[in-house]
Amino acid sequence: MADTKRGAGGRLAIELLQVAPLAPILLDRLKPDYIIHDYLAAKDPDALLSDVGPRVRGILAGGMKGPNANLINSLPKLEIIASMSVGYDATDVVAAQARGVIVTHTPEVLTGDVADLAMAFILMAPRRIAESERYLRAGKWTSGRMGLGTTVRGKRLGILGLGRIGKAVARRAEVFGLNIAYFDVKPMGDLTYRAYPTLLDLAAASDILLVACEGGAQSRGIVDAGVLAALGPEGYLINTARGPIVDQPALIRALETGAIAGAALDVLDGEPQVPAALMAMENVVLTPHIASSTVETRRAMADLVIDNLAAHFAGKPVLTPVPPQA
Ligand code: 8YV
Repeated sequence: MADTKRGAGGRLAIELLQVAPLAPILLDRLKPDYIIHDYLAAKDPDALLSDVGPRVRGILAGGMKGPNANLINSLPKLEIIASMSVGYDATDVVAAQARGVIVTHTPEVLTGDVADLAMAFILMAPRRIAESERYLRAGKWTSGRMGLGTTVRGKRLGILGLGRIGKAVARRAEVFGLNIAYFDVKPMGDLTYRAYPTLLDLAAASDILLVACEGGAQSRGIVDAGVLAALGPEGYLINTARGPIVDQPALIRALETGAIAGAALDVLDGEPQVPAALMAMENVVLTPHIASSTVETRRAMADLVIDNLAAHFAGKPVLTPVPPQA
């Protein structure tokens, strides 16, 4: 019975289902107070669900893995889904909220680190920084100097999605002398940055296009062949948001044909699989979804997950709920 279960600390424990790979920085700190069932590692996930499902009151999710409607609806006592991520596109939030299940995420605390990586990418791709390091390590310096890069100062940065992260990148990019414009589906009020009415218009007016909008069905594939063609043969695409926002085959074609100059990608459609074509391209910077991966930020994200769960199970309002979705 649920109320006879005790956590590692010996206290009566609440049972949680873990559906995403999550770091010890979170799990170790939850263990004294909760019993955590690892759905991903279960040899027989269905058997695990029929055993513990009736007692599970919370789900631990992540940015790339969250519960779908089936899983949500198979847990009769489910009250809360706490995602250790700002993005909640991996969780079926509509299904959860329709059942009165609270969904929480971890906004704000990762904005600075994600924006730092995006700014680094804005410099790395045009300046060919990763490529130049490979050049040196391959011993090519002794046979001649590498080709030239492109200055970012004075160039036009187009930001797709001017939310918390988009704005934080814009502030950094201003310091580097970039001219900033954006496209966003939400009205942004008075800003000094120029707004374009469509993504296509923004791409046509950009030298560097940064993808910083939310993932999910509404943004799947919106950076398509037309947008890349509008960005043009001297343009760079930067993505630190979600892989599926970009039509990946179209991006590969655009890079292969010189329709754009280069790209820097922290996220990919189908990650952690990386298309061989992208791996082979010198003009593409690739990192394994590390934008929020610092000790400080991961600790702050874990703190928020822990505080959201603690508040909820103490009968208090959670700190960072995902707003109601249509
Ligand atoms: C994480 C993320 O790497 O916050 C997000 O939405 O994508 C990243 O910060 C990851 O999802 C951790 O769960």
